[in-house]
Amino acid sequence: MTILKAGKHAIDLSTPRVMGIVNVTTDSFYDGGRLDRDAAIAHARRLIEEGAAIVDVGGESTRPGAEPVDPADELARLVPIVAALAGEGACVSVDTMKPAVMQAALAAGASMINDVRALQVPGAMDVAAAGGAAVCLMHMQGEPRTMQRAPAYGDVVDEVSAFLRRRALACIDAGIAGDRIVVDPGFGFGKSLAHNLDLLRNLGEIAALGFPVLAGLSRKSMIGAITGRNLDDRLAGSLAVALAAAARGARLLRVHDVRETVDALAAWSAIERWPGSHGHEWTEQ
Ligand code: 7PJ
Repeated sequence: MTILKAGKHAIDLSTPRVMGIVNVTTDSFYDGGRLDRDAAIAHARRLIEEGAAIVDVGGESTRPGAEPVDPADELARLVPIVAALAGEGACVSVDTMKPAVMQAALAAGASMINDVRALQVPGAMDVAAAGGAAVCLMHMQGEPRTMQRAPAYGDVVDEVSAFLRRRALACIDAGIAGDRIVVDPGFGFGKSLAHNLDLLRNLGEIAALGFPVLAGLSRKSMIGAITGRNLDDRLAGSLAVALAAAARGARLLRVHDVRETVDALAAWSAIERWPGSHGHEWTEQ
């Protein structure tokens, strides 16, 4: 049994679970423009109802070419939303690389820090270690503004895996318990289509590190490259890669389309090994 500890939550990852994306940004690549506090809270509530085990709230877009957001603005955007959702008992993750934002979010009740820089910004590791939160360590090559210009690796799987192992060990050294650590190869973050596919094909090697693997593939440009579809038309492709990732050991899928992904995982899980993916029994018809 794989249990992820996140603040006061214990999330059963024996079957793959879903992390729902809540963007509170002007310029996220898919569903940005939801700066309104009440709309963001309502959206998060809906994702939880649809079966998200965690909601991941982000106030700064990290899509290729995105401009940075001032920490004070990011904090002001996120804190009331985190406080409202955590107050209702939700497991809230905050998608940020900034220690000041992490600290404020943890104080407001966040249970997880999702950091695309894997806690490498000075101060981030200490803030995360003090809060009792879970951490998601993601691999990125380069900087969001320029990372897709010319991504290059010797062996992408070995390099990403070695990086995640190093960062997970650094967390353990800093006092973060192993059962609070999640690793993520960072699809699309300084990776060509071939790199993304190589990582997905060999996700088992990342899972072999011994930490739950999170895969963020939802509606990303690799789905567009494969299917030729625009953002609004990438649901089917996203479900296919989510299942492929689950089949190779991913335990958390970070997605926009929670209801559809939960159903797809439930159907796949039933065949694979498990009676349903989020706790309800199924009966013979
Ligand atoms: C990811 C993320 C991802 C983790 C974003 C998007 C772009 N965090 N934040 N993994 N992607 N851990 O929403 O597709 O893949 S921002």
